[in-house]
Amino acid sequence: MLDTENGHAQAYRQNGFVAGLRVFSEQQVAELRQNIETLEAEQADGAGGHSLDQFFRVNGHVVIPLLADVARTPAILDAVEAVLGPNLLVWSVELFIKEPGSTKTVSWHQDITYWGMGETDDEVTAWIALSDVSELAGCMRFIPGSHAGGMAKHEDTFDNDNLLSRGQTIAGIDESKAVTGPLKPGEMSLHHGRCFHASGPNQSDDRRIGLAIRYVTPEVRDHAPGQDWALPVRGEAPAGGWSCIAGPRALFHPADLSLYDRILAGQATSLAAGAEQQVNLYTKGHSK
Ligand SMILES: O=C(O)CCC(=O)C(=O)O
Repeated sequence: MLDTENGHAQAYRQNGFVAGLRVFSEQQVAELRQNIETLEAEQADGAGGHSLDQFFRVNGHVVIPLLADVARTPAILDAVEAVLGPNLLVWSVELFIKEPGSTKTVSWHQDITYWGMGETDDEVTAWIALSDVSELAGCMRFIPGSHAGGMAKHEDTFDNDNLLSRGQTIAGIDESKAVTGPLKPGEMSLHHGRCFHASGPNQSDDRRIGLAIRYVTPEVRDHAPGQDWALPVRGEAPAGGWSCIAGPRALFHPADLSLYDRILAGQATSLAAGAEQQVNLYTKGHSK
């Protein structure tokens, strides 16, 4: 199980990422995958004018109880607390799925470029493998230490094979410095929002399923403009700054669907900032 000496936090601080942290047993992760795949089978049409694909990629924790519950898993929170401190909120939950033989990739990027949070260190992504995320299956690759610099220039490519919202890419990465982060089902990696990372196609014969949870602290909003929403999951809920949400009442509850629309409209200002084309991922009704 997790490294109780918090060696992972030290490695994270030094490299901007750490991989191979076990947070679910094989049986637990098989159940989780099954529950996700049941949703895909039974709720393919989505709800409230949004596709299931959109919920899976943007703020699924607002309307899907399963995703909010995963983000409250104690083993994940323990590992995140060692990095961010005792007061934790969930800003977003997303699924990154590459079908067997898929040519979909993720280009080199830094996460927080369009998140409207500035260059904060007070966020981390917990990325949990729900399948065997091997090198063959297109695991993530990271450039160690890249989080220590500032924000790099990203160019929008809008490449259809790119899973990122606008195919944003950092040019000129020295790939010889990249380190892979393969994960067995039930293992997790943590990465910093400024750490350069990417992933290749899925050349395996199973689906490659990753669940990314973006954790933040109350302090993130101290210097960020506008309004933003998050779900408190550990410690003290912030007294101000964040608009705190309670998590879904039930799958696709009408009140949560309205909240989802409000959050998406509010966040779209930063998430789609500066784009020369419509960023479909944040447009109501988007499907892959
Ligand atoms: O799933 C991937 O390959 C990339 C995920 C990613 O970029 C992220 O979680 O920040």
